[in-house]
Amino acid sequence: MAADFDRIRKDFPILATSFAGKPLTYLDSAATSQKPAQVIDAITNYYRRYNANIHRGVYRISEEATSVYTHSKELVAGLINAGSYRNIIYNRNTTEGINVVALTYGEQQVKKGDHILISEMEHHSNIVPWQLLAKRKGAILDYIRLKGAAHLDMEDLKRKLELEPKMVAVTHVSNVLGTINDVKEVTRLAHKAGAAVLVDAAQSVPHMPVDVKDIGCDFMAFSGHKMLGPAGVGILYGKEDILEKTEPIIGGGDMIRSVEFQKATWNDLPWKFEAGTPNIEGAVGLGAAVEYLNSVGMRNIRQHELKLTKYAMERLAKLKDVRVYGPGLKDAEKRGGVIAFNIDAVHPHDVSQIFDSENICIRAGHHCAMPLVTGVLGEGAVDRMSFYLYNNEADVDRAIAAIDRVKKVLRLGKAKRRESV
Ligand code: C6P
Repeated sequence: MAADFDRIRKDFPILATSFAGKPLTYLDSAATSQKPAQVIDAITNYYRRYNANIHRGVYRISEEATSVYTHSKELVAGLINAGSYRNIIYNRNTTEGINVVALTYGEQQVKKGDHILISEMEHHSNIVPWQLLAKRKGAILDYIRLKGAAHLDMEDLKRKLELEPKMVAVTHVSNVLGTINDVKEVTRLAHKAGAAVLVDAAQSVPHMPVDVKDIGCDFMAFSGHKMLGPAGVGILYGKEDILEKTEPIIGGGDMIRSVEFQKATWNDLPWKFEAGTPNIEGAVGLGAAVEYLNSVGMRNIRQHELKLTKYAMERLAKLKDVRVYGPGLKDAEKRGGVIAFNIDAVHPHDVSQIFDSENICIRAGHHCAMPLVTGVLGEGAVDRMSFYLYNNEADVDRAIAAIDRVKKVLRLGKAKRRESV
């Protein structure tokens, strides 16, 4: 069923605000998404009507909170075709999900001299936990190289898999290049080589249909705040047999079945990995966010963002002095709604400041992907606009007009090519 994206935009109260007579143009959803009234109301409703701890009180509102918390996981499981809420562990964010895998499964499986394989386009969240693990274990961290500074080099992947890594961890969609990686094929090849696979889905699950069973990966991590939900709730998917075999890292209330003076046994999945009182309101909001995404349809969201991305890339391609990173216009289908760019001779932070004076939010910097931005792209920083279901062509037009304004304000024409910073 088609979605009415003009109507959808009206569900986001912040998008009706303006500053100095200029409407808010939000082009930074890769950093965090805006929230629809339905999510805001669900959280308020929890506080007003049934605020209580879960799994603890034998009274009505605690039982209601427990049931909404578990239902939130069922909704997330449905969204990614995980099979059961038992596969869905809640924590704070993608970063924590990946760290938990490194500290539990990684800690238990990786030995001295073993290889761990990631790619050159990873976010720091999918680099540093593996660096720390490699350091603790005396393991070796390898990188899948990029082809044309845009795509995973699958031949290089095959070569590195000959080293029989214990763990392969790759991003589904790059937060800088926008590249959509063929994580199903990466998983197939990695499994053949005997590795477990983690997919960083921070930039995919919010924006497109994702099916963990079809991909076949062992772990997947993503963040509630990037998919219309509140901050502070993140999702770690794990295959049940692996989670059953894996020892937890954080101990405390709710993750146990029984505790004696010297030892304890663990609760069922997924609670074994959720010690202490969780972010209940976060889960409530995330459940409402998934219901909202389902009502629009992930296929519709993907098509809407693809249309906007193509439109923005076509307009950017016509601008002199603007360089776009990642897959080119011909390959736009292989992109998520993320476009990193630079204007010749202008520092990206100046660009984002001038955008801000137009009440347009974009991000400038290394985007927590320094090895990619400095090491592969050879830049100190890049600007980035990123789209979501509430953006429209008028937002892109305002961004293009702001680029013109940057050039005028900084009297570009005469300037030389910008040096990398
Ligand atoms: N990228 C961006 O502006 P957290 O912060 O844990 O919710 O998400 C971390 C993360 C992991 N992987 C990828 C691919 C990401 O894009 C992010 C977050 C934001 O690009 C903030 S740096």
